[in-house]
Amino acid sequence: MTIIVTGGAGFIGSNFIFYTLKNHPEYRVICLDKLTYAGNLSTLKDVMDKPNFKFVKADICDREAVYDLFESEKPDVVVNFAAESHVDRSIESPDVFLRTNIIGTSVLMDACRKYGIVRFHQVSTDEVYGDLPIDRPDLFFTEETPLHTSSPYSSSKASADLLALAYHRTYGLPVTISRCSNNYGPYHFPEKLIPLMIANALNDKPLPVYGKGENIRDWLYVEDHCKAIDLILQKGRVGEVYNIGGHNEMRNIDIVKIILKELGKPESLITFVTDRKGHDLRYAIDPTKIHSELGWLPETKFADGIKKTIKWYLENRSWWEEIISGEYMDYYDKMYSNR
Ligand code: NAD
Ligand code: TDX
Repeated sequence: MTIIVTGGAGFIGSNFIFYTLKNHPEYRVICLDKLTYAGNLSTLKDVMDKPNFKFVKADICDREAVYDLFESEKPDVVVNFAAESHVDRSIESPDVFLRTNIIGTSVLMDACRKYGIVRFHQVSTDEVYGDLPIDRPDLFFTEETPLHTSSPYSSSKASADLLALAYHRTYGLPVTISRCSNNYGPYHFPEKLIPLMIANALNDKPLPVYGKGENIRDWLYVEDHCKAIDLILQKGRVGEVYNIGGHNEMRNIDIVKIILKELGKPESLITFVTDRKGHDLRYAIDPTKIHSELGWLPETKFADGIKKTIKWYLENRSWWEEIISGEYMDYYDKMYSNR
């Protein structure tokens, strides 16, 4: 079994590579990644020398490079994590989101059609459903919830989902799609809420909370997401969408307070800043389908997962300090200095 993991030098893709190499040592894993600002080769250093692992630097939009790789490696399965993934960046510059998230996905699926594969799995997001009201805790996203996107990021992900379903129906491509809630854990890029707040708290910098911090996200430990995708690859039905989430809804402000408490830092570091444009209020996944069809259940409770995550950031300072010392600082100043 040869599996191509695109975007494997990023947060979830790298965790998926570690999970797969550990749980399926008989697989050959090929990571295809462009190494954008979000991709980091040092993340993969522990697996680089494994005989059944290979890293290939390429852009998923580069048809020639993608076709060459398929021709030489003859993959059985492709799992597409490669994407521009940060909502705030998509609000500043949508173009690259449309290019990578939509065109890139179609190039990969064209390669799958041309060379033949057993499965193409598209890693999507709960953000394609838009948001839910904060005062209706009885409402959840199911796989039947209409797509109703808010940001250029989520619109690009929804477009890719529709294309994947179209390739299934039109060409019979064996596609599956998963739509997961917010992940957290090791190797999460420090532009995102949890790692950004950990890094700022450790550096005694202000913690920028958008609006009043009342927006709700449904947090899942990254390894539980990886396990769910693995199950979908083994037992999922082609042409189907599976929601992934563990009923762990939390307000942003409460997450930030937990991080400060865990690090022994004062709440006076919290700074309320101008809200995100079009800010989704609440995400909440109904995971009934993946639970009843595939038997998936999350294993890591938030109380344990956040402790593990904070410990990882404390023990791996060089990983994130290197990131926030480079071009990331220009981004940070642009996004937060006059907010
Ligand atoms: P990330 O930004 O940490 O990593 C993205 C990776 O894709 C990077 O390694 C980057 O170099 C690579 N990449 C970007 N453009 C590329 C291109 N054109 N060609 C090849 N490689 C390219 O993202 P993440 O948080 O790990 O998210 C991975 C996937 O999971 C994305 O598709 C995202 O939409 C989805 N997702 C993320 C979350 C979350 O909470 N982070 C939740 C649900 C779904
Ligand atoms: O500085 C911040 N302050 C703040 O209050 C940042 C970066 C975020 N926030 C808020 C915005 C959101 O309500 O925290 C919440 C989480 O923000 P992000 O970490 O940017 O994640 P989100 O916008 O929810 O999107 C994430 O989950 C779904 C991923 O980045 C997406 O790739 C995934 O599809």
